[in-house]
Amino acid sequence: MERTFLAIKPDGVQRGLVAEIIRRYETKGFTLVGMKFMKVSRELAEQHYDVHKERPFFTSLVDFITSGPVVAMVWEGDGVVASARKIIGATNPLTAEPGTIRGDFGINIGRNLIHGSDALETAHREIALWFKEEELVSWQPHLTPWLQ
Ligand code: FUP
Repeated sequence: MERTFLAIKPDGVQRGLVAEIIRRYETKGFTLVGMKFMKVSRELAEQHYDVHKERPFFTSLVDFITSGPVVAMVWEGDGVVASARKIIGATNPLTAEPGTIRGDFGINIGRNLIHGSDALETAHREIALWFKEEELVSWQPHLTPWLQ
């Protein structure tokens, strides 16, 4: 089953949007398989944003993601990588469509609330970078007896 990595960034946590953001993925029908509230080390931040290391905004990106706690998550479901990105919206919140997380709650590209893996390969890399295998829970909500 397809999985993706999502992280509510320090601005999303600071603004009290954790429940609102999680709600969107729960009600869409995706399954949460891993979640932790954590401060990000500089080393993890630099590895996570390695693809941007030559960009002028790299240092401020790392400063920002390490500035406060984040909520790191793994979600599962058919087509979850692309669908989670649609729910997030465009990188720049000013051009993100209303109805998306960034379109509804953001105005600043450097404070765009949430990260989501941009492709299946990236999702594999990011899940392995942020989570140990034993921190992920494989379960199928519709087949779990205590919900029936
Ligand atoms: P996204 O995949 O939409 O999160 O965006 P990117 O991977 O292209 O960029 C990663 C982060 O870099 C963004 F969340 C915000 C930051 N960024 C800037 O601060 N300035 C830019 O011009 C582009 C990205």
